Amino acid sequence: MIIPRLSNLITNNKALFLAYDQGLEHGPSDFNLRNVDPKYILDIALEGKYDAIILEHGVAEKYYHGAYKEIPLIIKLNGKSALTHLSPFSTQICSVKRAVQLGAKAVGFVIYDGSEQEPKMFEQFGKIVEEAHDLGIPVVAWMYPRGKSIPNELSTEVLAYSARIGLELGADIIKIKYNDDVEGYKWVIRNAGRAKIVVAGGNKRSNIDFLKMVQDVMISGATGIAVGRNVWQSEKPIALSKAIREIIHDNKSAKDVLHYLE
Ligand code: FBP
Repeated sequence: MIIPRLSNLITNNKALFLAYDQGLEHGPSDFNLRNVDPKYILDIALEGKYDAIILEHGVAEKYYHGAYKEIPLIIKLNGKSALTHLSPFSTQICSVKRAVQLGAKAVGFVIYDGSEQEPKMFEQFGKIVEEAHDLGIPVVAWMYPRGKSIPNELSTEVLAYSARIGLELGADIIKIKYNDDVEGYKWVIRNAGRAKIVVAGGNKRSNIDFLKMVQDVMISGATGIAVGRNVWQSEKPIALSKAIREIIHDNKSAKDVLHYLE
């Protein structure tokens, strides 16, 4: 095993990732005429100086070329559509080898812990961690508690348990949702141990609310965020990206960076 190379993605324990797998996970309802085009998102990632972009392999294969290769790529190896109403399960659709051939600096995988199908996702994830770590490739786990046995996906205890599962299963970076509980979230992050926490953006909030959220997750001790809709559904994605970047990388407050959006 080679120590996973996190330095491609994380600087001084800080990270800002742009997520664009929603076309698979949610479908076109998230898009408009601009952000339906993967090129528009890659341009935001480049100009907004994101530390990585998260894509599924299909989009990576057709769009991650030329200057875009400067942006470190994370390929998410599993996925599901919003068309089924089965118990939460996301199956592997791309191999570690294929992701690396496409230029990935890390691979990602969603686990719906608590779901009836949890054992299958644990099994697939275990193999991915082994293959990726043999190549020195870090693994990002989306730890999304979900299913009949999870009445509240956002309770601090459930999130803390999910973060811990990510650590126990070998994730290097854990992507997890935020529950607007700054104090409770410190416990979530403690449970991740040496795995890094990046927080998912969630549904679109106002720019100021989102900047406050970024500020709060950093106060809680997160490494950063892996945002999607809040940025690429914004009318000012580049200005918002600059503002977010300064909160994460330069320890600025939400108030300090609001001028970008005025
Ligand atoms: P957003 O910032 O747009 O919420 O993206 C984060 C993310 O984890 C995406 O990677 C993924 O497509 C989406 O959320 C899935 O969210 P959910 O399963 O809750 O619909």
